[in-house]
Amino acid sequence: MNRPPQAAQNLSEPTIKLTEGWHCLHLYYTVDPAALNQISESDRAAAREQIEQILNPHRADAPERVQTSIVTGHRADLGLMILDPDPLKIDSIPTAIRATALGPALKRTCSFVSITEVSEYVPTVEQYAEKLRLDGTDPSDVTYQAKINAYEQRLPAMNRQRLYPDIPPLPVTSFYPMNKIRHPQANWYTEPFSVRSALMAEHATSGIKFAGRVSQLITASTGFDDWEWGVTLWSRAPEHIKEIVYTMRFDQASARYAEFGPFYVGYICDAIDALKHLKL
Ligand code: 76R
Repeated sequence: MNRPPQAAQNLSEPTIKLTEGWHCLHLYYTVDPAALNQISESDRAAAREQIEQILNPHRADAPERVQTSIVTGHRADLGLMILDPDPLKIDSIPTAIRATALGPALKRTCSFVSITEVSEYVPTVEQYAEKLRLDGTDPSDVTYQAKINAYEQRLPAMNRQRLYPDIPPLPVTSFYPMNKIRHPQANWYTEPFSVRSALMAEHATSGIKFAGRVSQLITASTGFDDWEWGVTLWSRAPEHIKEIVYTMRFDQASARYAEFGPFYVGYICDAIDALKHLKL
């Protein structure tokens, strides 16, 4: 009764690619100073050039998206976010880094495996129209149809961005995993769809206030990693990260049902600058 709609039975060719959307991998590395000291400067220089090329998002056979960031704090020094239709193309990046002379000095301390998706709570045009009516817009009002038309026009591009995201040109990124809890007193998964949908609509309304300051990508990881979603935020300035996470904790969907994993804050830069900064 409360179950999400099942996908139509898919008997197409077996494949490791998704029917729609991309695989996504977040990787975090720390630098091991003892291992680094064992590597000669000439080997390091050659490896730096190789890694710069491996992480170059513009090289011919690069994955669709590759983002490098400098991460502060003890959990990581270097962060990567990689998206592509082919999970093995994504995996070839850490493999290639490991195979360079700097490989032994770069320890993977965290990874997160997920896929892009269009959430079941993204309103259809019909659901959007119904919400307008419930919010008091009169269907005979000219703005009613105009709003519906605008949403209908916007929706395909918004869904494309969820499935095949462009990385926004913003300097700060924050990543954290999250779940919706299954506690006897607050179990997201026993709530009917209508309740979950209303809570997610409240969540969307509170999120929209950050338009222009924060962009977000929610990737799904149920069955792929230990948490249910990865939350990737990008912001125009660091304080917006704190503000959005703080503010959205008051949404009922988060206040009552969400739990969060460790947070990784990074500053986006080219691979060459990240390697320089890390004194590799
Ligand atoms: O994508 C959309 O804009 C449609 C509305 C929407 C959905 C369906 C939306 C809007 N989110 C959706 C789904 Mn979200 N979101 C989070 C977090 O820190 C927290 O409290 C939780 C982490 C943030 C910061 C955030 C931001 N959202 C989801 C889902 C999937 C649920 C599912 O499918 O079961 C999760 C886990 C989740 C979590 N969300 C927005 C934002 C922001 C800023 C918006 C408004 C975006 C905009 O339209 O401008």
